Amino acid sequence: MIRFLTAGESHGKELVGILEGIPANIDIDMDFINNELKRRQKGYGRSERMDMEKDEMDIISGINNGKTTGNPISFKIKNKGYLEVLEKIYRPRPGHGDLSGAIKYNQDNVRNVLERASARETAARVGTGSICKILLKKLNIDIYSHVIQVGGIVSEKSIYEKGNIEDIKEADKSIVRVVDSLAEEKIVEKIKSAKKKGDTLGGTIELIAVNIPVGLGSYVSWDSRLDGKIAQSIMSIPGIKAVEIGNGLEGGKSYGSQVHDEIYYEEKYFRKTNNAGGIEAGVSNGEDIVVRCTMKPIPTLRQPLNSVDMTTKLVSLAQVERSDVLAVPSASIVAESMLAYTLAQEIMRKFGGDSIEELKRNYFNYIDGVSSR
Ligand code: EPS
Repeated sequence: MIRFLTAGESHGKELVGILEGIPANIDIDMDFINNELKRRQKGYGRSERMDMEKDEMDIISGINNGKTTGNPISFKIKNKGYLEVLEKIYRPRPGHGDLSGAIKYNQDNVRNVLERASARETAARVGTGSICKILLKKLNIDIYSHVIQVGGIVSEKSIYEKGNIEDIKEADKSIVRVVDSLAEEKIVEKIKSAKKKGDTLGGTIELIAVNIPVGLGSYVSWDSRLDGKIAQSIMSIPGIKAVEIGNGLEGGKSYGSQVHDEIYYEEKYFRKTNNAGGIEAGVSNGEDIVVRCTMKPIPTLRQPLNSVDMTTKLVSLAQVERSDVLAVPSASIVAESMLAYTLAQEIMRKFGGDSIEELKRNYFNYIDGVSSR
C-alpha cells in the first residue's frame, strides 16, 4: 500500500515528505521531478513568493544510485521564504482556515494556523505525486490537465471529448494553462483587473488519465469506490470546492439515453463516448479517467473583507498578506499529483509487488488476461 505524509509550514525552514510503498528498482529522474515542482510554481497571477522560491527536491532516503530501494522515500524542499520571526495575526481572513483553526486548536495567534493551512504545503504533494507519475509511466499510464475556466471566462477549445486530447497536452505553453488562446487573453486581462482592484479569482481544471486498465476500485463496499477516492484526494487540495467525474454536472440535467455510454464489441469491448469519465459503479471501465474540479478565489484580498479582531472582538478588516491573485494553474499541477497518487495507490492495492519487475509481471499478466474477454 502506498501512503504519504507531508510536514512543514509556509515560512518554516523546509517542507518534508515521506512516501511509503513505492516498489524497488524504479529509475528516478530527478530532472523530471524538479520540473514538476517548477510547473507548480508557474502561472500568471501568482505572487512574488514564486519568484523567490526555486523548489528542488533533496532526497533523504529510499533512492540509491538513481533507483528506488523499496524503503520509504523521504525528501526535503527548502523554503527560501523562511522567516525566523513571524508577525502575529488576530484578524482572520474570510475563506481561509484562520478563524476555525484558531478556535479548534485554541490559538490566540492565527499565524499558527495559516502557516500550515497555506497552499505552500502542496509543493511536497507535487514531490510525492511526481514519483507516483514515474511509477504509472512504467505501466504506460499518463496524466494531463488544463485550465478550462477562470473568473467565468470559459475555454471554448479542447474540453475533453473521447479520443481528443492532443491539444490538452500543449497546456504548459500557456501562461495560465488554457489551451484556447482567445480565452487565455481574456483571462489575463481579468487577472490584471482583479489585481488592480485588490481582488482575487478562482477557476476550473480538467484532468485526464489515459491507458487506465479495467478494474481499479470496486463496488463491493462504499469505501472502495474509485470515484469516491479520487473525489477525496482532489477535494483535499486547498481551495477546491467542487469535484466532478466525467460529465457529472451536465448528466444530471439530461435523459439517461443521452448520458450513458453505449457498449459495442469488435474483437474487444468499446464505447464511442465517455460521459462516465472512465468510472462506472466505482470501477474503472478502461476509458480515460476524466475529473474536473473548481477552486474558489484566493481568500487573501489586498482590499480586505470585513472580519473581527479576535483580541477585541471589534469589527475590523481582515489581515492582508502577500498573496496570489490566481493559483488555478498551479492547482492543476497539484491535482495531477493527487490523481497520480490515488491511481498509484489503487494500482498497488490491486497488483502489488515489492519490485517494479514484480509489479510489471502482475500488471501485464492481468492486462493480457482481460484482453481475451
Ligand atoms: C504558496 C506560497 C504562499 C502563497 C500561497 C501558496 O506564499 P506566501 O504566503 O509567502 O506569499 O503564495 O498560499 C495560498 C494560496 C494560501 O491560500 O495560503 C505556494 O508555494 O504555493
